[in-house]
Amino acid sequence: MLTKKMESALNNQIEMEAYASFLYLAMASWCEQQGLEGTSNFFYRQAAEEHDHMMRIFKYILEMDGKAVVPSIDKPPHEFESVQALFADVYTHEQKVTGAINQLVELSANENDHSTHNFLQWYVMEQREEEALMRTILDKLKLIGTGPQSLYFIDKEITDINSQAASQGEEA
Ligand code: OFO
Repeated sequence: MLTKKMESALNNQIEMEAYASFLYLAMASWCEQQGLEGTSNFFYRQAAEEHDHMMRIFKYILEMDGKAVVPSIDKPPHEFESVQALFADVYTHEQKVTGAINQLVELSANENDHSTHNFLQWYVMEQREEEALMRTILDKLKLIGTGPQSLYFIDKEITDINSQAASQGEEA
């Protein structure tokens, strides 16, 4: 059984995960228009992952006899200055999500809700991995720079990172 406070906070997180899914879908669309096929595939996969994160919370609330609410979602941006700016936005967004997860963990401890506290540990780990992944990508983008063929190399690099992440996902 969830307290009303916990139920409402988890529903807010559903909205945040759904927004992340739409944001990454918008990024996939932009990348595909720029001819960055590997990078767009990376974002299609990220969008699907965020949808899964949303659904895990949705199902959990129902399992705990609570009410899971389907959120309305703000329209994400569809224009990005550059692929570098786009990944900087992703990193900032993931840090924001990590902050929200930490607050949920804190709330579950304050509410003495061990089940939700335990459920949220998966998200703590996931955020740590996602932040590390985005930092790795940002470091690679810095190394590649902005020379004439940089977009080609960036797309190639992200294609490799995406297949690694996809195979790790299959193993998990
Ligand atoms: Fe939902 O994992 Fe990031 O945002």
